Amino acid sequence: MTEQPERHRLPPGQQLVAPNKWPLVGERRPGSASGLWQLSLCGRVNRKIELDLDELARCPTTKITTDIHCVTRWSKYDVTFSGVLLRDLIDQAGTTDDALFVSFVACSERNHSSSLPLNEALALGTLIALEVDGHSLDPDHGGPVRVVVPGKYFYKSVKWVQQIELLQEDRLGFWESESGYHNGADPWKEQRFIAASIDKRAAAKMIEAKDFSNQNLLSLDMSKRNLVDLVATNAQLRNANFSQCCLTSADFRNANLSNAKFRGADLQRTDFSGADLEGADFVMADLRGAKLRGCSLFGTTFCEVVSGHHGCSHGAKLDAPFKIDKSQFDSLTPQQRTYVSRFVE
Ligand SMILES: Nc1nc2c(c(=O)[nH]1)N[C@H]1C(S)=C(S)[C@@H](COP(=O)(O)O)O[C@H]1N2
Ligand SMILES: [Mo]
Repeated sequence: MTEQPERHRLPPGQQLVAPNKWPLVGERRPGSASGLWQLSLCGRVNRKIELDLDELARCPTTKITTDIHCVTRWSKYDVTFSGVLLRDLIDQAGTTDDALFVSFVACSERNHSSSLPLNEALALGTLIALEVDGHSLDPDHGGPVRVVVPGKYFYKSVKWVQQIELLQEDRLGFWESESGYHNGADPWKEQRFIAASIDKRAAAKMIEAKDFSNQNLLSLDMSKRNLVDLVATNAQLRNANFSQCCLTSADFRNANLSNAKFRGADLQRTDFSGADLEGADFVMADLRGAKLRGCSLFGTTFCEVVSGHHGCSHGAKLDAPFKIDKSQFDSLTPQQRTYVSRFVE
């Protein structure tokens, strides 16, 4: 039986991970909590609430089944979380009239946070989750307590949430303020990143020097440029557009290229060793002789998946042996893995 293409279920630009896979993204472990876990609901509330884990677990629980969509282009269907609805917690505390936003703050090294308009968070059925698929959340996936905001890119779902603060004005979260992630985070509108961080003249200077190393440049648009021998080691180039660029022998070692577009680019002998290539797009690129060892490859695209069929098209040009570690295959989606593995050994 052929599967029905789920056109109305998978948001644009996303691919499904293998059913048994759940990639880890962002911080990997909680900060060292001093003493017992406490969740506090504070800010523009009538009554501040502090709950330990037992008290939280004794609140009325709700079970939701939702689809996860990560901004780095992988999705996972039907994950069942259970926990306490944000709405139920807020009903216990009561809000003041000027409570318009909610900020979730993690117990983590960088006090990670994310925020939403309060009415939106409530309307989406935001859950303070304790369990996934019937067991407690693993610490790397946000246990003991994480937020789950159905219908938003997963970066709104803060792991190890410790504080829920209601605010009069919005306070941008970590990814939204540090990395240019879009505050809207609507996967159906592809609200992934905000616009470029530098102007055209500054960009022109860097292009002339062919040196982007150590720079932090969000959403840089370099399409169709000749950037042979570019040096971009350790550069932060999230969401950059290098479509149809000539980048032969460029050096992107340890660069952050998550969601970068390399469609149709000439990447012969380009060195991506140790780079973050999550969500990067290599459709129709020429990757012969390129090095991809030690790269992170969740949601990376090497060929277009033809919907409703099992084939793919417009695959990147690869040669054997493709310089990539076997262990990295695990993070690719099944179709991408099938395509790439033909070129390994
Ligand atoms: N505390 C904390 N929460 C976080 C992040 C993070 O770095 N720190 N990353 C976010 C991002 S970008 C995603 S996609 C999801 C990933 O959750 P997972 O690792 O359980 O898949 O967590 C979100 N919540
Ligand atoms: Mo993410």
